[in-house]
Amino acid sequence: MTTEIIHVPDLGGAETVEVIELCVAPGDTVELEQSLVVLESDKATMDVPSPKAGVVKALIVKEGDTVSEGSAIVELELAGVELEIGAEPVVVGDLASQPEVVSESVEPVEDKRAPAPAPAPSPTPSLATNGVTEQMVSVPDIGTTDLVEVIEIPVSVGDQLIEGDSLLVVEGDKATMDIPVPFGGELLEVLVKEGDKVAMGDNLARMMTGASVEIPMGEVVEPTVESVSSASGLTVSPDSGAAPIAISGIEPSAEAGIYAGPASRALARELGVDLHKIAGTGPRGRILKEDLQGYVKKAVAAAESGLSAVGVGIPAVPDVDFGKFGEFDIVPLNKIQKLTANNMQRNWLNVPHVTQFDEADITDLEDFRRSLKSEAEKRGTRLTPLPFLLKACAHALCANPEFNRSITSNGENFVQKKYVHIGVAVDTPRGLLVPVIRDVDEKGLWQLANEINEMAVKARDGKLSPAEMQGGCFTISSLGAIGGNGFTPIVNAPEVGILGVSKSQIKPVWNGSEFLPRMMLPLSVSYDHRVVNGAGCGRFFTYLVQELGDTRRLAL
Ligand code: CAO
Repeated sequence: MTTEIIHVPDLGGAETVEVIELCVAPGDTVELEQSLVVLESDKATMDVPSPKAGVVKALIVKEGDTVSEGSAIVELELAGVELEIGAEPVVVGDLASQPEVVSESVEPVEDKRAPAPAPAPSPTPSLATNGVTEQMVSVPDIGTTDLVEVIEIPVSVGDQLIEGDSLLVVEGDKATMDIPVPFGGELLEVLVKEGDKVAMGDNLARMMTGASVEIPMGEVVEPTVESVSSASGLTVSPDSGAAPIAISGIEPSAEAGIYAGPASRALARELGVDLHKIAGTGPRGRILKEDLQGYVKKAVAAAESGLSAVGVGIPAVPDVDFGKFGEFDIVPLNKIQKLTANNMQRNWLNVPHVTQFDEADITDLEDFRRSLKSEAEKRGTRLTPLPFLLKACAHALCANPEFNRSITSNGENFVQKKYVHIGVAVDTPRGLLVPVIRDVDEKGLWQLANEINEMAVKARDGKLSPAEMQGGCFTISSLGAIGGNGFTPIVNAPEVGILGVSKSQIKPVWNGSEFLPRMMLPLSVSYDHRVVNGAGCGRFFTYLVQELGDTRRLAL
């Protein structure tokens, strides 16, 4: 039984049309000239009559699809026609000159309605023994006599190819063209290499064909015509011969802006990958098969690690060959660095962040802190601004409970916490750790100072238990001892707020009648805008700044 793909005929100037009616269904017997589908452009509707009688095997389009000349629409089973393959030279027609319905068949039948103007000797038989034929594959009529460049050879010698498999991709001035093999068989030799310029009729490869094609799994596949998907309207397979040519425009309508050859497009369809998400690494940003493979590998790795690097519609950052630019070493991430990278990316992608900035006047706080220095030494502890910040944050969280919430993953509920545990980011040689100080609202400055020091030592010695890093309601990230005058910390979800502390410095501050030197502490608060509004953060922040500006309030 022979199958034949029926294509959209010459549309008389219309580039794309919509399928508005399907006149047949799979299993229907159709007569010659019986309507298969009805197409509509912005100016007219037209029936597509069947060029052959037969039984509808499959509908390749559905109502509402946009198609263009050459798009496959129906797969037809022709009763009473026996399969013959690859014995004769095949003449490939020029799509541009096809006046009628275009169809493709495994049979080298002559399409009487499609005068084949272009002499494209593909394939040319050269050797035949025991039903096995060695044949040459050459460049078919590609609609231009200009030289085109071979830009991709996705096959290797020894490959078992099935009719329609991409042999190579060529690129002209305006389009990339996939040159598929016109029959199944073993690839004996590729006669060109990437970068070569070829023209219609040039030999490309030698293949060994037989009555059937053995594919690696040991399964024998009869080389019947494969439906050439044209769902995107990009891939057209002209002519009744066995050498379909897939032509892909550089800026096709359905996937505007994507620069990829038909082979990559076919692979993308097979893998269900949206080409918009791929960063092409080929010439002029062309998407190669390797780009798709890399993308899928990353997606699988990300899924396995729980990291949604490519699951959120964000194009992956392409790998770079750094060796091109100079010497480099590969330094594997340790466990903490990997965990931090995953958490940061997860939080950055999941939480809609907003950051507000303010300054606290800590002149009095610093005077008070310094006055306690010798007492701190006697107690065997250090009193930095951090315990004051912890205490002030605890007060601000109690006064502004919306900052002490989490949002449930289904977005249905807030979790309002009645405890005040605050994490402190600690920089260690092995990476960033965030121990959590419990019940900060219930503790005094000395106790907080002790606990921070203990936690920081434990963090740097790698002795923190997982439990000591869990349960935080809010986080403080202090770079004050290092420097900087502001940064935008990343919310440590499921917490909804984080305070960034920068380096304090004396600044002239206008008090209404004069400038006074004041010790100003630059602060930033990042928050999850699903849970906290800008006004809410403004209130929280103002409260916090007031607390820090008047240490007496911290005792309240
Ligand atoms: N402005 C000016 N000076 C500051 C300051 C600020 N905002 N904060 C602290 N200092 C001073 C301290 O007072 C101390 O000086 P004195 O001994 O004279 O008082 C000195 O800087 C060193 O402080 P410290 O860093 O040892 O202690 P700390 O309590 O301020 O911080 C800790 C402790 C664990 C938070 C800190 O060591 C740390 O690891 N910070 C890095 C956090 C981080 O990496 N955050 C980024 C996370 S996102 O990548």
